[in-house]
Amino acid sequence: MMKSKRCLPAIIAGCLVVSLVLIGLIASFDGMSGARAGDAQASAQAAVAEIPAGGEAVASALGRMIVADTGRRVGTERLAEMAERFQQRCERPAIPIPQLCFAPDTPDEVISQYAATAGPRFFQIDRWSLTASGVTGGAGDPITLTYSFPPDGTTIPAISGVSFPSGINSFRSWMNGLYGSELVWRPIFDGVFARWSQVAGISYVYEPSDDGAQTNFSPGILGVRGDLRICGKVLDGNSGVLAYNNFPDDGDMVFDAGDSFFNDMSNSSLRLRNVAAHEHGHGIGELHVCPLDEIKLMEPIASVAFDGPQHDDIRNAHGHYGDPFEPDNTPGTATDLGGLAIS
Ligand SMILES: [Ca+2]
Ligand SMILES: [Ca+2]
Ligand SMILES: [Ca+2]
Ligand SMILES: [Ca+2]
Ligand SMILES: [Zn+2]
Repeated sequence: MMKSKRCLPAIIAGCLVVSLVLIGLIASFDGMSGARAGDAQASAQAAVAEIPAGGEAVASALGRMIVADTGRRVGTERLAEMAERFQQRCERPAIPIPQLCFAPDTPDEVISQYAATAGPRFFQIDRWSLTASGVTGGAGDPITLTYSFPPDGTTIPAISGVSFPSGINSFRSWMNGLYGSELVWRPIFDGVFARWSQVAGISYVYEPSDDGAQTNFSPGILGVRGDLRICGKVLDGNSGVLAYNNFPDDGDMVFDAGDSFFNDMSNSSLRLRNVAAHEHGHGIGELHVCPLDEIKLMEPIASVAFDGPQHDDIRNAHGHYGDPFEPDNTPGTATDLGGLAIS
């Protein structure tokens, strides 16, 4: 029997640029039916005529990738948008391009065309610019983020790019049901943030207050609510989506409180910890990376082959927020690591 694999979508409200970045997230590989795949493939081919020259192969690959990831149809208009985006990215490297996990039958030349533009490295969206603690400086500067857990009953609004409707937070009762008490589950999240702080220039502060203002659109305020608000509601139940997380400057995390994936608490709740760590990766501006070889936290499929942020994920965070010893941009502020021995 095929082991179920699940995907971790990154999501943000609002603009076209971002919504294009978001394409290609979601769902379980083993949930795809042949009939749906066929439908979407036909749709992908129909789109080719509307796609800018040079973008056809990439758009077609994108279409097949989305089918593989989600089993959903891809509209011709959407594919044309994606191809146009790719073309713009070729001309202006600063523009983010869609995240890709290529289907296994994608021709090498298509992958090469994409890789030549994207480069063999992590992908980013904008870093935090304003937090509850103030403005955040520029690339490589350290930041402080606060996190809180909204009360159950808090409204989790629908946001652009997310297929789930508005709902009510039930994270606390869900976690209490699994772990017995907040005294047990909250330290799990403390640990996830502590690990991120050990590997990058980000400090995390638990914010005990949360006023229950709706998530995603209510900025962090010291003493009122965190920058990062962790909540949950039933999304699509077992399989499929496990959680989603908005990018900076929101960073709020929404779990699928109806997914039994998290009932497996082995290895000190590695499933919950890695999903939370991955989602928070989006919350600091990290995008998905491929291939799916279970060595990077920001791969779009949940994995328990490792624990927390890995090399690529850490380099990504350094690009935005520097290393754990910030500020250290000059010889005078460098950190003395002591004697180094070669053995
Ligand atoms: Ca720095
Ligand atoms: Ca689910
Ligand atoms: Ca927030
Ligand atoms: Ca540094
Ligand atoms: Zn993700």
